[in-house]
Amino acid sequence: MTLHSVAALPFPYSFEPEHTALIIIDMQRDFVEPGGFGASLGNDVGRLTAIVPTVQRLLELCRSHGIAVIHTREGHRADLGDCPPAKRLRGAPSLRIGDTGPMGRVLITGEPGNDIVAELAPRPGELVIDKPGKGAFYATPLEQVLRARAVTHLLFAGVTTEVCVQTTMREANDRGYECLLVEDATESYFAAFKTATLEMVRAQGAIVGWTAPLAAVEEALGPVVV
Ligand code: TIU
Repeated sequence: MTLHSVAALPFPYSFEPEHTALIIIDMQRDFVEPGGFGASLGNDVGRLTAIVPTVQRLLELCRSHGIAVIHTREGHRADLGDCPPAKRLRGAPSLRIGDTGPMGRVLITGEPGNDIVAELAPRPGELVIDKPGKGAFYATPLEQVLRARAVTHLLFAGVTTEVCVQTTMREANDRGYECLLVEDATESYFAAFKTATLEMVRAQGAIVGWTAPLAAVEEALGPVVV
């Protein structure tokens, strides 16, 4: 067992790779590419596309150090049986969940838009959690899987910072996990919301968890092992 220490805020974050998982939240075409759910809500997806190379570096680093990798996808059943009307009917999006757009039916499991972007495609053996909500613990087996693998520490990346990433971090924090959000491997459609989320996560002595740039995680783990 090797304990690694990351130069994080508000103070150093220590973890053992054997008891740590990387959770990559919702790096799906539906959020990152034009024509998907994120764009249908009126968002400019360019800010999210820009982090794909950084998330890829983090993914390769974790894979090479034997850290378990878990991918999540937000999506609903084709019959919308797990999509509350409150979620589908809210606001006036250009396409609603279940409508057909350029990448298939919006936010429906199995449709092209629901796929994780090619650069971050899961490898065999990596867990993929399909989730109907913003948080990855709600209505999924995530907690059971983490307990079975004796995971105590979670590294977070993905989109969007203040919606699915923050919700999942808060769910994890309440379940006793030590959580680190990798600052440049997460993004929001709104720059100010990302900044605020990073600040509120680490405020009050890491009330939700820690934050650190990818470079600090790379420094803690050492180079990618090939
Ligand atoms: N709209 C938005 O910012 N996010 C979502 O709807 N889902 C996720 O964050 N994955």
